[in-house]
Amino acid sequence: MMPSIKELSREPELFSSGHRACTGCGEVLAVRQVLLAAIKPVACVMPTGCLEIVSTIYPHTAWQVPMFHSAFENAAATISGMEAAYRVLKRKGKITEDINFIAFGGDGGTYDIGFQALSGAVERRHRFLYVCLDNEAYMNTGIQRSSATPLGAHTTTSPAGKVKPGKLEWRKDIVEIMIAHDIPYAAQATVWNWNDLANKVRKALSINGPSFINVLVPCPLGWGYHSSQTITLSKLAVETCFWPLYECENHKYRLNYVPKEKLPVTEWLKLQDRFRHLFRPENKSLLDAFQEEVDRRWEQLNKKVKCFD
Ligand SMILES: Cc1ncc(C[n+]2csc(CCOP(=O)(O)OP(=O)(O)O)c2C)c(N)n1
Ligand code: SF4
Repeated sequence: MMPSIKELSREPELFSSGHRACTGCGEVLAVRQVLLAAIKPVACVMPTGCLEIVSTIYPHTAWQVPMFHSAFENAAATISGMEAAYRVLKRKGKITEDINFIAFGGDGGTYDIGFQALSGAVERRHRFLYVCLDNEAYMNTGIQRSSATPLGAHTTTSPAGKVKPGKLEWRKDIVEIMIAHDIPYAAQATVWNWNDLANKVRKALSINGPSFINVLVPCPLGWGYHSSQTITLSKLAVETCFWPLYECENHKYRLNYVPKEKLPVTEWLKLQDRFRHLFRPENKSLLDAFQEEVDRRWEQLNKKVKCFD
C-alpha cells in the first residue's frame, strides 16, 4: 500500500512548474509530495495565503486537479460541503468514481482564522484530509505572528528589539487539539522525509472519516535563511526533536522517526535570522526556555507512545 519512490516517479506532477513561489518554498514541495502520493482522483480546497497567491495568478494555474479557492476562514467548511454533495451524487448513481478530498491551509488559516470551520468539519466526521502547511507565520501578508509561531521568533507583529525579545508565547499544539476531537488519524510530517509524508497521506486517505497532517514547511523569506537550506532546516527540526515525526491512529500514538542523537535545538535556531537575537547574552534565558520546552514535549510524546501502546 505504501508508495515506493519508483511508483511516485511514474505519477504525473499535479502541481506544475511555472508557479511564482520563492525559490526553496517549503509549501510548494509539500503540495507536490502530497499530490504525488494521493490516490486519485482528488479534489482540493485552498484558502487565501501564499499558496493561493503563487499558484493561481489569473489566467494561469499550477493546479492540475480541481481546486476550489475558499475564503481565508472556511476551507474546512468548503471541503465539507463538497464531500457532502459528492456523497449524495454517489448515492444517486450520478458519480461512480471514488474521489478523495484534500484541503491545504496555511498555519494562519488553520490554527487561527479557519479553526472553527476545521473543528466543526472534524466533529461532523466528513471524509477529507486536511493538510496544514505550517510555516509558522502569516507569510503572505508580510510575516506576522500566528499561534503557530514559536517562542522568541521575530515577526513583524512580534518584533525583537528593546521592548520585546520576539514572540513571548509558545506555539499552539494543533495536532493534539485535533486528537482531542477524537479524529481517527492525525500526524506530523516534514518535506525532508518524503517517504514518511507519502505514507501518511496514503494512510489518511484510506480512513473513513476526517484526517489531519501538519507539515512543517520552511519559508526562506519569513525564517531568514538561504533558499538552498529548506531540506536541511526541515531535517534539523526533526533531529532536534522540535518537530517529532509521529502519528496518532485510532488513539494509538506512534513515533515514525527517532533521531540517533537528539541534537540541541540551537542547531536549528542558529540557521534562521528570525531567532538571531536569541543568541545575545541577555536572551539566554529564552534560549534555555526554548530547549526546556522542546525536551518536555518530546518526553511527553514518548510517554504517550508507551502508555497507549
Ligand atoms: C478574513 C481575512 N483576514 C485577513 C486576510 C488577509 N490575509 C490574506 S493571506 C493572509 C496570511 C496567510 O497566512 P497563512 O494562512 O499562515 O498562510 P501563508 O501565507 O503563511 O502560507 C492574510 C492575513 C484575508 N484574506 N481574510
Ligand atoms: S514567502 Fe515563504 S511561504 Fe510564501 S512563497 Fe515565499 S517561501 Fe513560500
